[in-house]
This record gives sequence, C-alpha cells and structure tokens, in this order.
Amino acid sequence: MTPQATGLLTSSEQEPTITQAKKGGCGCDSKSSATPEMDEKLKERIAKHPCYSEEAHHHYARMHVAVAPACNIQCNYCNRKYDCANESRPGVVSELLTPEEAAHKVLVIAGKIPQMTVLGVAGPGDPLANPEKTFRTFELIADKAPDIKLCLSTNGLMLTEYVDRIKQLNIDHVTITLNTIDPEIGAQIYSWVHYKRRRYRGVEGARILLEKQLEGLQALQEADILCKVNSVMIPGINDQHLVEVNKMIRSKGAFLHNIMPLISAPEHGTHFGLTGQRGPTTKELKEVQDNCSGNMKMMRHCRQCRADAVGLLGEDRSQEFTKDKFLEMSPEYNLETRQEVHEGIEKFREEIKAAKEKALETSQSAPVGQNNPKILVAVATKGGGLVNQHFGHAKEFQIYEVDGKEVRFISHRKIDQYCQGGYGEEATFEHIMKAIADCKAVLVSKIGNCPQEKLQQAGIHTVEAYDVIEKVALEFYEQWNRE
Ligand code: CLF
Ligand code: SF4
Repeated sequence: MTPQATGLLTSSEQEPTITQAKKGGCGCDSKSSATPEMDEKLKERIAKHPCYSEEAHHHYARMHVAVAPACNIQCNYCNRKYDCANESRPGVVSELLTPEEAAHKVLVIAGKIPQMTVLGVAGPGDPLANPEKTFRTFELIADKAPDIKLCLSTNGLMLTEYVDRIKQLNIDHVTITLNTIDPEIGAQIYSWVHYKRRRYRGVEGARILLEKQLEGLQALQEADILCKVNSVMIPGINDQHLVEVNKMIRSKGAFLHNIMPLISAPEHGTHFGLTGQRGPTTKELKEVQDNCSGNMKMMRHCRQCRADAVGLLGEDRSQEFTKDKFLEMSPEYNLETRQEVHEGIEKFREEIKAAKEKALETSQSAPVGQNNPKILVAVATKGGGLVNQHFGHAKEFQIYEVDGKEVRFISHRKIDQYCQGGYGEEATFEHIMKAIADCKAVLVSKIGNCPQEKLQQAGIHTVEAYDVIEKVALEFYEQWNRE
C-alpha cells in the first residue's frame, strides 16, 4: 500500500524526490544516556506514537475518547465546565461517552483513519478519578483492537493506586501533569485537592498532590511504563522553577518533558483568567524549553488537544465524528488492512528519513561560512514530513530553526486559514503576519500572487516546493545566506 492510499499524500502536485532507506532516531531533541540495545527497544515502543516521537507525528494519528468527567483536584487554570486543561486547550467542551460508545467510536475511526495508532483517555476530567469508566474503555479496546496503543493522562493523585492495573492492561504510555515540586508554589496553582474523602487546601493540599505525583512517577519507572511529564508554564509562578522540575523528573525516570504554555482568558472563567494571570510569550516558552533541553528529551510539538481529539496532531477531525455521526457508522476495524497501511507508511518514512539525512550530510560537508546565523522558517504541511500544503489552506505553520547545518523543529503556530472564499483575507493576513513576523521565509507547496507580494513587502521570502522539509529549508538557507 502506498502512502497515498493512507490519505497522507492526497495532493496531485509533484512528488518529492526521495532516496534509499536508513535507520534513525526517534526525532525528539534528546541526549539519551540509554544503552544502544535499550535505544532500539525504546525506539520501537515510541515509533508509532505521535506524541512520544516528534518524527512519528508527521505520519501517525491519535484519538481521545471523553469518558472521564470527574476530577479530584482544582487547578487554577481550569474551569470544570470545560475539558481538563492539563492536556487540552482551555475553553473546549467534549461530548461525554460511555465506555461502550467509546469502543464503538474507536473501531469506526480505526477503520476510517488506519494511521490512527494511539487511543488516549485524557478527560474531560481526570481519568483516574473515573477508574471504572477509564479501565472499562481500555479493556474493550484491548480486546477488540489489539494493535492500538493505549495512553493515559492524569494529574497523578491516584496513580500509585492504579499502576498495577495500568501494567496489567498493557497501557505503555502515561502522562502526569506536574507543574512544580515545591508545595509553596503548588499552593498558588491548586485551590484544593480531594484525597481519601477529605478536601485539602493551600500548601497542605499541594504537598499531598506533589508527593503522590513523584511516587507515581517512580512507580511507573519500576513498572517499566513510559512516562511523559506535562508542565504548564505560568509566568511569575513556576517559570524559573521548571528547570528544577526537569531535573527531578529526569532523576525519577521520566522519558519526555512537555512544557506547555498557560492559556488564560477571562471568558474561560478560570481563577487565572479572572485574576489576569498571563501566559508565556513564544519566546519565553522557547527559552525555558531550551534551558531544559540539555537535560532530557523535550516535546515541542504538543497541540494541547481536546478530550475527543481525532487525527494527526496538527489537524482536528473531531467534528467528523460527533456522537450523532459515529453512532450511525459501522465499525470497519480490520487488523490486516491496518498492518498493510502501516507497512506502507514505514516504507515511506524510511525514504523520507534517507532524503533528510542526505540533505543534512550535504550541508554538513559544505565549508563552514564566516557567518551562519540561526533563522526561523514557517512550513505549511499536511504531514508526511513534507512541505506539501498550499499557503491558503494552512491552519498552522510548523516553525523550524535553521543554521545551514541543522534543521530543528521548535514549535507550531496556529493561524486563521488565509483562503476564506474571497472574503476576509485582509484580516486573516494580518493575523498570519503577526504569527510569523520573526520568520525569514514561508515554505509552501503553492501560494497566490497577492499574499506572496504582501509577504515580500514585509521582508519574508516565499519558497514553493513539494519535498522533504529539511531539504527545502537547507536549500533556502544556502541561497539566503549567499545574498
Ligand atoms: Fe493523547 Fe496525551 Fe496520549 Fe498524546 S495527546 S493522552 S500523550 S495520545 Fe499529545 Fe495532545 Fe499534547 Fe497530549 S499533542 S495534548 S501531548
Ligand atoms: Fe481541570 Fe484537569 Fe486540573 Fe482536574 S486535573 S482541575 S480536569 S486541569
């Protein structure tokens, strides 16, 4: 099966030039101390997980089912009318499902989107505050769709109680949201913690939560379950402290650290929204991520998705599968078809990897210039590791840092889609410009004359190509640096 058949490459535009396959790493920015043998095992465990492997997120999709409504703590960035803000963009409401409805939805989507490899339970409350619904859902999926990886995201309060059950169900990926290791700071982030039938406030509540989170992390390590830690970055409260958090979670065996920006608006009705607590700028976020990245793997491609998210991380197909729609659809799960699709994706991935490595080798062997400044470029992509999206169709740009020798993914930036059917392009262009003002170029499969001229006036180059992102970025850099 070709990648086209998976729906990843649906463009009729020119195919990329790709060469022979080679083996490579997981794609996160890492300085792993694991043995080579362990590395191979780890690579296999994360190879098809779009959150645990930056490289996999270009090819594989995840879905969430919203089966867990209750929560046992109150974070100051959360309004319980909405989804859990530890894994979701604030202000989003997901449709609540029973475990049976959720299993039906998964089997429908596993057939329609065969590149969906991971099922996560991430809300709308805390999955472990709803253990029966959460574990029943996982049991049903493990039984009916054994190739789908199971993933869980929790605030960690009840983790130690459920580690055995998690292990038993073969849930190999668990996320804990851990914002601080200092109860004094915790008291500024959590209003209360409900533990063993009592409600605790202030430092006392925070201390219980933080202790349970670290114990949970340790227990996951002992059970050999991969753990990602999410931390919400809150300027003035935990921003300076996150390097300490990073050191601590590394010492306890966390695999990946995802520092997410606080998103806070008065209309979300959260404590922080109402008290005017701001979130970090993209520059502040990057600085903290960079300060931590010498220490362990950092996740930079998180989309803070909803509790009923469906699709590649950069796309949201949840509206195609609302309850009224998916209940009318028949499950089309077929293990053989899925395996064929995955083989096609893996073959394509190897080719992309080889083309990427070739482009990097060529740039590494070029003479070192006097002046190789780092620049940012904005990439329009529908996935597959390619520049393959029209400027007017992009709903986000992936931002890469290029220095002539290396190309590093650093973030994504959401934008309003430029093509509005002839109305409103002026307004959306202004928004797009704000999002990419610090970029030297946009790399797109196509762009109209009008936006191209406007970008040119703003000093931003446009590159039209249909090829591997790293290759296009390096070629642009070489030309730009010669000018
Ligand atoms: Fe979902 Fe989370 Fe599992 Fe991924 S999401 S439960 S680890 S399958 Fe991923 Fe979404 Fe970011 Fe979460 S992009 S919010 S990190
Ligand atoms: Fe909200 Fe999630 Fe915090 Fe619970 S753990 S209060 S659902 S953000």
